Amino acid sequence: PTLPTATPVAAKLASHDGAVQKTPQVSVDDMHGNWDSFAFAPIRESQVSRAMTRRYFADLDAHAESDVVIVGAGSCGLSTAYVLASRRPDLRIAIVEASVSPGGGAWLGGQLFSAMVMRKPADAFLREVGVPYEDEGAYVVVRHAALFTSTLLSKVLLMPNVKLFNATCVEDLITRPGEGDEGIRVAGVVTNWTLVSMHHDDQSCMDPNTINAPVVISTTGHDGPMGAFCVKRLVSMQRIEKLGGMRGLDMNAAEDAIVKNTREIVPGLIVGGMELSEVDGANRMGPTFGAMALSGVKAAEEALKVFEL
Ligand code: AHZ
Repeated sequence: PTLPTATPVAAKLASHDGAVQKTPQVSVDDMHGNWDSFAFAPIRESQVSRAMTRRYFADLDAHAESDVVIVGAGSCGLSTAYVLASRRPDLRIAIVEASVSPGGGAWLGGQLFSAMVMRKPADAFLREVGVPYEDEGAYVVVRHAALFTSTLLSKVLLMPNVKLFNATCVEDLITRPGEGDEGIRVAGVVTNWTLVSMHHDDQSCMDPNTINAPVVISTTGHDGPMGAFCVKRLVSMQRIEKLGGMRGLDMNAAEDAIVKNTREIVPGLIVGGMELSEVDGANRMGPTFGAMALSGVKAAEEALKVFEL
């Protein structure tokens, strides 16, 4: 298709823009020994701009009405997305991640060590996603946490019903009056570029954007500059009185509690992963990740109930 150009001069400059160039497909091995004649297929810079922006704005347009918004793409958020999107390819799922790099705290196993430990039965999730591990009896070890995160992330990103908006943060919740004594119902999220959100104090008002969705799943991790975002907002809007505050480390108590208590906290808002420890005053588990994966499985199951009604 011929791309629209601004003026006749621009049209002339863009003369090779129009046609879809048919280039022969080569293999990497075909390049061997042919570097003197090497050249990339020609491109005009505007083609690159349009290739990116056209898709991004189409995604923004489509996902302005989503079925599910997942806030945070750490180990819990990505596990949630994997289960939800694979079980229900008909659902439109937006993941909003504040950081440029999705994955949260799951690129290392603990401190600066590579291996990632998951207690059984979280090995079931690794088998489903296709992450190899060493079986140590009661627990399994993935040889590098980045192998878990990159494999899970790539599977999620390949799903056509999921869009990851990274470098974008949720800076508020959309609410509606609930039914009966529900109080409020969460009906979507308010978003902004993270870099903009970080500068509300030193710039004039920079209004946000919105995504409507009947189900929001918040997995923003434990308290920190960005963490536990949605539950902290529930306190400031007086929807819950106060946070329990994450307690000290107890792997056994923490992992069971996080999975079991993954639930809808207020109508329309499911909370999973370490954000939940802030609500319930649950222990932290430190460097073991089974509860993050299985809290994701449970969060997805809670969301699916809404769409099965
Ligand atoms: O960038 C955050 C991270 O990637 C993102 N996030 C936080 N606030 C956000 C906001 N909008 C959008 N307002 C936001 N994104 O949420 C992600 C949270 O990932 P995480 O790895 O921190 O949380 P998790 O609950 O998936 O995993 C927790 C991992 C931990 S912490 C811990 C301990 O200290 O005991 N143990 C484990 C296993």
